[in-house]
Amino acid sequence: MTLARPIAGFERNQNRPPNPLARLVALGRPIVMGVLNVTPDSFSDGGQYFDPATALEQARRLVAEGADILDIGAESTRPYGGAVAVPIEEEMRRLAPVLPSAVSLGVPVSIDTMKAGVAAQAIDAGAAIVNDVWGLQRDRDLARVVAEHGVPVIIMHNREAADPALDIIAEIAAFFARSLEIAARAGIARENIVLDPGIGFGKTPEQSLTAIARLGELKSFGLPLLVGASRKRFIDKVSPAPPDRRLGGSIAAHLLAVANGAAIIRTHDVAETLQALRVDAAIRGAR
Ligand code: HH2
Repeated sequence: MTLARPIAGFERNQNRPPNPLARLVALGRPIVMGVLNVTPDSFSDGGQYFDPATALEQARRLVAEGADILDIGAESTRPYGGAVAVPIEEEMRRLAPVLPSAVSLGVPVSIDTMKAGVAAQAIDAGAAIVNDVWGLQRDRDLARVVAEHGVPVIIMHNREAADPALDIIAEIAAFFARSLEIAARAGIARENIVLDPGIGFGKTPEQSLTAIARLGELKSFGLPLLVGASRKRFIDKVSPAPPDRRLGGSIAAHLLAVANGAAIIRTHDVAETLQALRVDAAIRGAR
């Protein structure tokens, strides 16, 4: 479903580069995606960047700190429940004053949405990547929009409720297989797909730890892997701290994710994450 008329600022942007994700991943170093939540209720920074001027300031800061990609979301996915569903019009209203300017900052923008209508308009406004926390399995129109626009898509694992009895890697792999079939049927090119185990989504804290520990098993799909452990609750279970005090745990998780095969890291804290990744790579190189 798309809105009949694009709202101001969402006219078609012709300057979208071809598959920016593949170009970045080909650099052979971990790629850092900076998170910008234009929401009142995100789990770690809800309300902090709801004001458009503050959101743009944060977008500029993330890019200046070295973000390779900006991931902009206007609806909290609330990995731990309690998200307020946002109608498409409200999601667009939140994006309108931010997205067109963010697109001009010089790094590819990914749109974190589960709605085909939002994705279509965001792509027209210059968003270069679609990030779907339901892996093309929630809004069945999203695969078509991604295929028609020829943009890369991040397929994230998710489930309504955690089941501690599951072998979480087998569950994630089965979910990916379903998503990849939906993608293939819609005509999405395989080189346009990134897979993400969805840390914190429909998982117990132990299963989030397992997803990072056994990430390497998901390399069998032959697709780039993205991990977003930033500030998530499993960190609190290991070492209690509120979301804004989980940087150390986030970095530890992301370094291990990279060691286990992650090509892209999604983080709220770009400067600190990049520093950790660079030191990690330098130490490995100094052997
Ligand atoms: N996590 C969040 C949101 N989107 N997308 C991908 N691909 N992977 C993730 O791990 C992921 C994601 C949750 O974090 P955040 O955006 O900070 O919170 P909220 O959804 O509450 O806005």
